Amino acid sequence: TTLTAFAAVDLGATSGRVMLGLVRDAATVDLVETGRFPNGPVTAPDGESLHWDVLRLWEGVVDGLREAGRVAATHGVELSGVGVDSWAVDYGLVGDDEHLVRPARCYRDPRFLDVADGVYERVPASEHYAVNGLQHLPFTTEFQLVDEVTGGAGEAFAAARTLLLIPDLITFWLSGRRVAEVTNASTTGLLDARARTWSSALLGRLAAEYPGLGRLPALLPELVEAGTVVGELGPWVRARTGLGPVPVVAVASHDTAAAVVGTPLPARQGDEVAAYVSSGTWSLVGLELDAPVLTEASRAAGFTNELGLDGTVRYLHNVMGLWVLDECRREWARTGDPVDLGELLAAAAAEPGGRTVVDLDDPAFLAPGDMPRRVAHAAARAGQPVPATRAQTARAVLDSLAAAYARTIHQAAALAGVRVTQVHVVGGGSRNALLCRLTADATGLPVVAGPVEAAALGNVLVQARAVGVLVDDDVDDDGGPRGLGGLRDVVAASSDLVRIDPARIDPAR
Ligand code: LFR
Repeated sequence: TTLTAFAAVDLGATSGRVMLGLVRDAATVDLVETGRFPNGPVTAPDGESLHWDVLRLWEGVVDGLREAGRVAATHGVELSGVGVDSWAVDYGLVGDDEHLVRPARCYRDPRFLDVADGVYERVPASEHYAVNGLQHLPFTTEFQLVDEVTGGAGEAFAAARTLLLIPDLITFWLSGRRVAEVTNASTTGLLDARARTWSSALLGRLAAEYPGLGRLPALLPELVEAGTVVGELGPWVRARTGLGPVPVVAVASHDTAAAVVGTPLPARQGDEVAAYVSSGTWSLVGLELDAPVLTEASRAAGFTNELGLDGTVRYLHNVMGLWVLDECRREWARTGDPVDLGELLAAAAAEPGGRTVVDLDDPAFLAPGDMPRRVAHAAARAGQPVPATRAQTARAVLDSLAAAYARTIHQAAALAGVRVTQVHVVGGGSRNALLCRLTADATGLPVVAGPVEAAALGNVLVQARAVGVLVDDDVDDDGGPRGLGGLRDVVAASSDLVRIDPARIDPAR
């Protein structure tokens, strides 16, 4: 066997991980966790605004890389690449040296909730959508930036030399190079979804309305497509990790883009496609397309055209996700009555289904806080039975999630003019058997659950291809880089997938 090793840094809203990916005979990947560290929004001394402790994450990354190198050595190999993915939208402002000019803000900061309305009065939502193709989310980078220059942070903004999204920031600290990887840049609102470049039209419109943003084009780094080798580990990182000049690869650095690469989607057959649900803190629900859908109907339905690997488009909608259930559990733990997840799910499974279904798209669920109470309020407002127990609350959240998945998948198919034949659930939620069963039943479609580690796998595969380990080995082998289908063959060969059939087939199919 030939073995090659890659370190995938995958930063999530609740934890960051470093995974060693061991690629065997260019056919399978084994993942070994070599670092895990907690993450979460930290409240500033003003008692309200939320930030990320990026330097703490950086420490975790460095420790995890050192350990990845050590474990790789026990297999007789050195690292052939390092790549970073994380949640989208958020950024650091970096000065002339490597330092942040102010702490990185967290997209759940309640201050962002009201910014977009003012922006849309000046530059209408439809004008945005025609260019950037993004669903409305109150915290899109563009709105955070407007808040920077209108809300009293203008000085830090003026002192910055570069704006780097979170994975690009870590990539900069690793390699010394300032770039913007395109899958994540597509979540800023500043990209042209068709051209895959910064939109000078939108940037010009914004600068005309908000003079403080006149500098923004100068702060945006060069864009690179996923799979670009941006450099190698800098001397300071080598000294701290004992690693050599390992290539640093810009992977599909938006965690959702990495997860979609790591989803074993079958190739499209005519108008038949598979849908995906990347189910973690958020549930990202949609389709992989080869061109954006920029119609008014698509905008009104809340669909985004984020960019994916190899020219693809991630046509999806953000469903609030397991965050709501996780926040419920955090609240119960805070108030002295923690509950084990397995027990909670077993109790929820025993509850009658479909009793309470609330709209998880409501921004009321966005900020951290007393989530059981917010679920109860939402139920009462919608005239639905108010959950009285923790099991009922959990069941209401999961029924609401499954209903949102079904609605979103059917809408996406209608708007994109395709037929969906199965649903792939990846990420942490793919382990939640109740959620997967409810999803099969709500959609009337078979669910394929797994892999859990889709984002880390997608991260490793893009690196392996970038450094020439995964080349085309089809019959008429051209020795070129493997396509997405070839990468997904490796995902399927590396994962235990579970198929769940719906109780009844959707009559609409
Ligand atoms: C998932 C995710 C979503 C993005 C949200 C905020 O982790 O990246 O795709 O909308 O976090 O960045």
